[in-house]
Amino acid sequence: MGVFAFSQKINSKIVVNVVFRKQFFFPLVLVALVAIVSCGGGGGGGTGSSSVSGTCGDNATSFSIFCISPVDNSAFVTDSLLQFVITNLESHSYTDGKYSISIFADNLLSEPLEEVDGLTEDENGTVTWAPTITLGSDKVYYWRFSAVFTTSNNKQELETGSFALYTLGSGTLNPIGPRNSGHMDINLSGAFRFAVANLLNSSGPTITYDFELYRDPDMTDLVDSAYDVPQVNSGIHTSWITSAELAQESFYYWRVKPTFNGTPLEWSGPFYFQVKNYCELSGPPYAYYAIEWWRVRECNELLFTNMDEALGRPNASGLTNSEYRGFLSIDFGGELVVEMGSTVLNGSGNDIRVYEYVSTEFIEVFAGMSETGPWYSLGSKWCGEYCDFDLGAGGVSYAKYIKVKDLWHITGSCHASAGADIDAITEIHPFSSSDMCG
Ligand SMILES: [Ca+2]
Ligand SMILES: [Ca+2]
Repeated sequence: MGVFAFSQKINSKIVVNVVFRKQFFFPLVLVALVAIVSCGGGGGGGTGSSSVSGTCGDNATSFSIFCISPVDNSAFVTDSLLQFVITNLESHSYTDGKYSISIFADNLLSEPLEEVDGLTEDENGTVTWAPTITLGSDKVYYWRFSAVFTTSNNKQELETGSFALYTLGSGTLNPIGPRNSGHMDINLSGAFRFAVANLLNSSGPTITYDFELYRDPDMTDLVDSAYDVPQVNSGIHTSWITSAELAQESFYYWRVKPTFNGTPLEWSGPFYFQVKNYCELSGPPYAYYAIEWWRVRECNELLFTNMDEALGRPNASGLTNSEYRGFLSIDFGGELVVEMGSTVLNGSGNDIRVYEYVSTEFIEVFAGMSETGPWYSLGSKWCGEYCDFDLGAGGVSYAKYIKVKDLWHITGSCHASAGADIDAITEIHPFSSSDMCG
């Protein structure tokens, strides 16, 4: 992360409290500090606060103060080295500042997770500190610093407001649809949809995505692209639809690059897929790939959180929390999306069977031709051991993706098996090679 200038956008968040003697005005007192309440002549000190304005680096001026890294509202990849760097552009020529840096888990700034005192500037006026704590990913932390500058007859103290630091598990994006090595349905022609898991599920920072679609793995033959696609914060992925025509049976390659609060991260990918006619895709008659599991709330009591337990043939077992095996509890209001091994065709009567365990739960089931919809509701049911759904109820002739949504109130108690407990999702009519979409 680079050196940072206090830009105007960020200035308003930073408050510096200064205690000083009147004669200390030059050169440390800052032109941009306004509304300072100073002490009386020769008095023992005073306080004041204001926004700091200024810049640093090549544009440093007489009222520049500090450059910081990481900058406010930036992202940090948690498996890389975290280091705080503060550069004082003014005082190092004549004073010996003592700095403290604190990290907090919330913006109340009450109890620091870690802090350090007594840091001093090097010959360039730079203070560097690497904390020892490990920051969790997909969170936001806050940090600030304070400093005391002392000369023979002057003392100045300052303390900044907090700077937000977002943590990412990695900057690498997970392709939701088409999944890497997956397929795209030729029947979606004119509306091929690409989706990646959100880099960070927070509406705080501004996150956008660049998409590029190529015909070749070397990514020289561009088919279509979209830039600065805003993150969709109402779910856990962000998608883009191309109107480009894709050729049946052909392979394609795509990549995505996120930009976090104006800072571009690395490209992820390339991911590849093959265009297929989903009406002709056969495979095992059950869910065989878990696409995504979306939850309304954080329910930390959930014990059965392995999405893959909803795949394959039904196998759930056990009678108590310690014995339970073989299912996923999706929590109240939660949604699970799976890819079926075989395309499910609309036969006579019901076509999809959802196996549910533990207790009877209220669910709605949807059919889709892509991992991210559009979704066609097949209706809602109280589901005990299993419950069946008809593709015809959704007006669709086939489906490759199934979404199960828990319909119980999201205020339901958070517990070990909250929400529908999905053991398996199977097709009722076996796919035969002579079958085609109606
Ligand atoms: Ca049917
Ligand atoms: Ca299972």
